[in-house]
Amino acid sequence: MPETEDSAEIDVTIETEVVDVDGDGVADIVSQTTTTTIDVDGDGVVDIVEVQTITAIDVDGDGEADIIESTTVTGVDIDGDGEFEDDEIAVEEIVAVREGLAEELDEADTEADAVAADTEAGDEDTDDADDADGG
Ligand SMILES: [Ca+2]
Ligand SMILES: [Ca+2]
Ligand SMILES: [Ca+2]
Ligand SMILES: [Ca+2]
Repeated sequence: MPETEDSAEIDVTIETEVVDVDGDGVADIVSQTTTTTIDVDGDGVVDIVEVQTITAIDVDGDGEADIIESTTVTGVDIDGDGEFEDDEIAVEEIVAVREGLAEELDEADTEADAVAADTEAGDEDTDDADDADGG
């Protein structure tokens, strides 16, 4: 396929990041960033940039992603100055949660709360120390 110089040029870069949070050898967070740059008029200056980040999070560690987050940042250089100002950038976020996960986390949450309440008690008599400093 011959290259045509005066037409749009599209460049796609994909980066994948894998994070094993608890170090058990199973990936817990997989993040993939796709960067697309488009030079619409072919003058060598990028006119449109789209960065899509998809993050899959395995909350319960069974190897299946439970939460999928997708963030898309689109910059369109409307005035053609080569810079992407705030009003030329749009951000779209989508979060998808596996069915049934909310209930599972809810149960785990209630247990955690009970423990937290226990450790917080008995912290109040230290307040008196401030009053002795009157002067
Ligand atoms: Ca892990
Ligand atoms: Ca251009
Ligand atoms: Ca999972
Ligand atoms: Ca601009």
